[in-house]
Amino acid sequence: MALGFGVVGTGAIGREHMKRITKTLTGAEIVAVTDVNQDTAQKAIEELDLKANIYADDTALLQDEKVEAVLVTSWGPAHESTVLKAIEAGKFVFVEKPLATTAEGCMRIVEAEQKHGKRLVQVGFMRRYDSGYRQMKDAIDNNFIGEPLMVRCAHRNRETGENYTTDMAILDTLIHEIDTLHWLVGDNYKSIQVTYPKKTSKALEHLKDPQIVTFETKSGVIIHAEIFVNCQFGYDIQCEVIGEKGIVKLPEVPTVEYRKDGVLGSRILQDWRNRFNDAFNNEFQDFIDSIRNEGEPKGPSSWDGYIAAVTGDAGVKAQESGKVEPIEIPERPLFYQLNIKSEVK
Ligand code: NAI
Ligand code: ISE
Repeated sequence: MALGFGVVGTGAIGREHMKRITKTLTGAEIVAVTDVNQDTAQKAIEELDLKANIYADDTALLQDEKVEAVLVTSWGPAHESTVLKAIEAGKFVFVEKPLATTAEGCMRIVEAEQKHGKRLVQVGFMRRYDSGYRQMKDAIDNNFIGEPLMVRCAHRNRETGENYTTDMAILDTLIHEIDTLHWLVGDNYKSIQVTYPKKTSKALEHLKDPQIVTFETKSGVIIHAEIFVNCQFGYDIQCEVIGEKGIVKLPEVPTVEYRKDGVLGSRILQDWRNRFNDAFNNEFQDFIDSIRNEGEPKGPSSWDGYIAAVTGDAGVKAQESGKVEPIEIPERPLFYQLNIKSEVK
């Protein structure tokens, strides 16, 4: 039997995920949708020619017995409430980042899930499913480069809209690095500092862009992360881990190499959709398969969502203070430690 998904939020990424579940992946189907904008929900099911029920809100959608898993792709501030209701109803949840917009909100989810007694929630940190990052992780875990000492990375977007604010560079954009890097080097963050290089003239008045973020991990790994969201040339994700015996670097996405008009070149992708398409497919297939075969999701957990939120809050504080701010993450609860063995390596 296909896993029945109810979708809460049929905007840009919600529709992308609905399409992949319907057209690309196996073992799942969309059975229900809701959106505060009912027209959007209607259009989403028409686009895919689905026979899904449309509900007025998440509460009504969760009452549908055919909904076994909820895909939460509404706006960030709405995530916590839907995830808590879904846990209460005993449904599986795939929630796009952020798990919740505050660390306290993430903790409420962590507590509710533990009270339920088994894992229900997976957070959409898709980079852990990207083949480039996976190869880096394998190399590091197999001691190929020895102990990691330093990391250099960059998260560049072509441009941002007027609603994009300085704190979003951390909470909306860098949040992917925040999740991926502690997983990659196998260590917890200790502190964060943010500095601002010369501002690009391409960013709107209210936005500080670019930004340089420096993390230190508990064992002393130093991570330099550039966030540059109006870089103009494309969507560019870079990552290099420098270890005691060597270096591993995130591969470029293969695109055709061309020779034309005196140029030997290759194209740069323009947004996250194409860059992480395979990773999105892999994370969803894993979510579906893990639930169907093992009864619970194995990917990034509520605890990982909580780590990202605590780190993000410290990052915003560091943006404002200019100082090195501590990151205080409590010990991973046993509930998530037991599950971590099976989590994506
Ligand atoms: P969007 O604005 O295109 O879509 C959000 C939809 O949710 C809208 O249709 C809106 O009407 C609906 N909505 C808002 N509150 C609702 C509620 N309480 N109940 C039902 N529907 C509600 O936004 P987008 O770009 O699709 O982003 C959605 C989420 O996905 C965000 O949390 C964002 O951070 C995340 N995202 C993740 C990406 C990734 O790389 N993993 C990339 C882009 C977005
Ligand atoms: C967006 O929400 C994402 O998650 C993208 O992956 C990221 O590159 C972009 O900066 C965010 O706004």
